Amino acid sequence: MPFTSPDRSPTATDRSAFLLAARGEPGPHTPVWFMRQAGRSLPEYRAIREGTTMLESCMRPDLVVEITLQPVRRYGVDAAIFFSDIVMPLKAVGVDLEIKPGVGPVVASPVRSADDLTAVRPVEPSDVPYIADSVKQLVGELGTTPLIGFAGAPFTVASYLVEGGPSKDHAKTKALMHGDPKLWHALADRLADVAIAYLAVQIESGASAIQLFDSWAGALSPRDYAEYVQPHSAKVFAALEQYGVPRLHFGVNTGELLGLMSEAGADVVGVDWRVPLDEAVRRISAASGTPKPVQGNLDPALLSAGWEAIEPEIDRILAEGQAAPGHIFNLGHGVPPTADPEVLHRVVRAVQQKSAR
Ligand code: 1CP
Repeated sequence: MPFTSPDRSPTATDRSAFLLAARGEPGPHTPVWFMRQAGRSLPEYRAIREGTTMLESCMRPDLVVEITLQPVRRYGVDAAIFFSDIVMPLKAVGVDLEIKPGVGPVVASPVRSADDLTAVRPVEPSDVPYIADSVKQLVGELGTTPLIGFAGAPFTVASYLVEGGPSKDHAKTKALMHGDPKLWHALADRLADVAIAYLAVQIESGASAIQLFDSWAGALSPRDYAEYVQPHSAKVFAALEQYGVPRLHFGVNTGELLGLMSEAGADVVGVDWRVPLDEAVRRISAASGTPKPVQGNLDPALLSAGWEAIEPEIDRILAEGQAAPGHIFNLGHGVPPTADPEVLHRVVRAVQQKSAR
């Protein structure tokens, strides 16, 4: 239900540091959470995942709830992110895929022709009862800590479907895009519908915000992004506007795309470590005519560089984040599996203390 809805007064969760910053309103401190905060860097995650595949873990509410809560308990982060994966909605509609340990999503029959599209249809709530169950339980357990729901954006999910697995250059995806634009747009349009339906289930079950991950969009030129990707991501954001929850958008290496990704309809634009936040705000303002809240952008590699290297970076990022109407501190990409949980905890405390108002 929208925050601005006349029939509902703001809750304590609405007044949390995360949701205030996401709406560009002043709050008690700069909120902080980490992409991939749940996962292999946590010993309690490795222990609970022992003997259970990634796919199965994502379909068991007991595990989803516990794994989502682990980093919240350990670090006191300002938001939880739903434990799942961007390929889970595809799995839910019957696409034959696996999540291979140490590799990532692997698709048995990559999309090559229009016939292959029939497998890709929007999720119905009845396909994913475990998502609604997990979100509802989590919202109950999280108290005033907001839960971020998420989905993969059409381009990034298409990349796994077309390549058949992780890819560095996304060459087959680009070949399809340019070689058969009709098939590309049909695929991306279906994936937009998949993301809309999957995010709607999470929001209707109580998620306070959503993040659309277009992790690999930075592989594209601005021209290709504008023609082949932006309309499909824009469809996702437009469809979710009715819910009134903040919509975050993120990709790696998207310095040249920040304006276009903002224009797609994001309320908060995620920034990796390559562009300083104040410069990111300028690029977003230039494209959208107005500055927007930003999220980021500590280089994950620095987590192993020692506190003397990390602390000045935190100071710099907090200072540059002042250029935005709201700043959510995060890494520039996900937590590496080798990250030391003690260091992450120290980053959380430092961000919250240094920015306390
Ligand atoms: O066995 C394991 O532990 C598998 C590792 C793993 C985990 C922990 C995968 C496989 N996915 C996840 C969970 C996950 N995936 C989360 C929730 C955890 C959290 O953030 O705390 C989220 C938000 C994702 C989203 C995701 N999956 C993205 C977008 C975010 C990003 O990191 O850019 C992408 C690109 C994926 C695909 C994927 N799934 C898994 C891996 C290793 C990958 C990347 C593969 C590649 O390099 O292409």
